[in-house]
Amino acid sequence: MNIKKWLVLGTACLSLGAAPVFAQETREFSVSTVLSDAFPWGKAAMKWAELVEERSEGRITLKVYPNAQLVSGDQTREFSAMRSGLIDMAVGSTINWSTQVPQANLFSLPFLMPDNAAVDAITQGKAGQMVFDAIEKRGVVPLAWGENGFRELSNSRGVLTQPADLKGLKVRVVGSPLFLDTFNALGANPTQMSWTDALPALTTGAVDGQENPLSVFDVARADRANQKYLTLWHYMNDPLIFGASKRVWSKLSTEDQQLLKQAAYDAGQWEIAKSRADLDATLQSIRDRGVEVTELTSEQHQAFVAATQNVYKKWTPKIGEELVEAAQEAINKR
Ligand code: X2X
Repeated sequence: MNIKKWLVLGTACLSLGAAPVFAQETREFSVSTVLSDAFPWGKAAMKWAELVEERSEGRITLKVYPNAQLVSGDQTREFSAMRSGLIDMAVGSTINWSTQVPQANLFSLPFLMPDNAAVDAITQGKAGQMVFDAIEKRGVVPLAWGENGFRELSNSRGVLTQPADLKGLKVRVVGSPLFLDTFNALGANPTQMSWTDALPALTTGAVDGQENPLSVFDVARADRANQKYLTLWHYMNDPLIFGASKRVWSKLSTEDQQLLKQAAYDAGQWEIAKSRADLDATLQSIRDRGVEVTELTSEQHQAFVAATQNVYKKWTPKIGEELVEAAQEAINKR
């Protein structure tokens, strides 16, 4: 963090015996992201920085550090690094933060959210507020939502249309325990690793498959890492959260807090709309590169839901019955 205080005015006032009046500070804050601005995720952070720069007339700078570099690539440590003040701010994934915030696992419950309207019903309502409250209690001030998107399953072995097709499939998953339960329930062989290690592992064949939103598959060129088969099963959605370390936040003026929060909201809305609008074109470009894309029939979809039902049951008490109920209610009413 680089703080430059403009003391001249204050010193002048002191020497005159008047109360010190400080001009506003010029400050730079670090912002962590896991993906760079080649991806919608990184674009969200850059948009935030751009809006803050513009609206503060250059007084506040958000410096974006992509590829989880502030935590040496270990993306599940991002939240604790922010809480302790090593990182000032982040645009982070609920998956990566869920190791520290159990409530954030809500979004990883298999097949909870069938569509975008369901995601919005959660984030914009009581359930979303409950997740924000849980985050705030743990030392990070949540500012706004963004979106990584619905996560789809790819692999090098063949077309996957039913749980039996996943038997023994080595799947790279993020380092969050719920994912091990989901893929074990499906008979696969999940391996936890960071995103930094995922592409090399897919390329060498150390793992057969992975799950990520279409935009990530596309930009990372997962097809070049042997991912020739892609199943659109929409099993979960991964919202992003703009957040700030409470230690940093509490020292800001109310005006600066408001400016940062509004800019986060505007950048989030911009990014959510853009990633959703780009989805069809993204899928087309994936198909054009020869990836075999499979959509599930409703019976096939149902078989995956049934096979992961126990994960849902096991994790509901860990996430909180009340929160899961609030989410389900919001989805039913959408
Ligand atoms: O690691 C992943 O799969 C990624 C990039 O999607 C997340 O950070 C959750």
